[in-house]
Parts: sequence; structure tokens; C-alpha cells
Amino acid sequence: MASCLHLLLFLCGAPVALSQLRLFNLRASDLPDRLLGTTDGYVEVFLGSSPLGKTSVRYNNPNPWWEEEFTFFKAQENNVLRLEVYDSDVLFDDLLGTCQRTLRVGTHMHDCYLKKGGTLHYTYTLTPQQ
Ligand SMILES: [Ca+2]
Repeated sequence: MASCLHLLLFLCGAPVALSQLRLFNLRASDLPDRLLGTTDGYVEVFLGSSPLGKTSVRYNNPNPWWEEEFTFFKAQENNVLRLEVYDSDVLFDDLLGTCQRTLRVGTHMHDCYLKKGGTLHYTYTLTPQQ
């Protein structure tokens, strides 16, 4: 094991403090009713400029929750997590609001007020890798 570690350090040079990011418990409340149609929410997830994925669409529900979790193994403290909440529509999806957060080690729950109304709730855990 020790020799393996030495080899890794040798190959990688100065070790970078990578962390595991887990984003979960995504839900929203009081998403706005747009002029016509229904509120069909989904969330796109970015770390810095890298897309991590998006949730499914919850149709016709102003208080949706999403079972998806997002895990990323190359996160670092102080990376910026960005969540974009959309209302899916036939022609153009409507951006309801954007939530940005600088990552800190530990588990954190946040509520984020969306520009066009409603609140996004989410939890993330940032775990330093040994
Ligand atoms: Ca819609």
C-alpha cells in the first residue's frame, strides 16, 4: 500500500486536494404559474462551467421534488455550484431562477429564492478524499 501511494505521488506531482461532491434532496416550492399552461419544473446542475446533469421534469407540479442525486469525484472546495431551475414548455423552457453557491466541506442545506418566484431547496455534501 505504501509503495502504491508513493507511485501515485510520483506520477501526479504535488497532490491536488480533490473532494467528492454529492448533491441530493432537490425540491422546490411555490414555483410560479406562467401565463398559459402548467409549471413543469426541472433543474440543471453545473460545477463551474461543467454540466453535471439535469433532473427529470416534474409535470404540472408547483411543489416538485426530484429523486435524482448528483455525485462528482473531482470537486474542490471553493468551486462554484450552480443550479438552474426551469419550467419546461413546448417551445422554450423558461428559466425561473439560478442558484450559485461556493462549496464548503461538510453537509449543507440551502434555500434559494428564484428570481421569477418560488424557492429551490437542496442539500450537498463535500467530502475530502483521503
Ligand atoms: Ca410549463
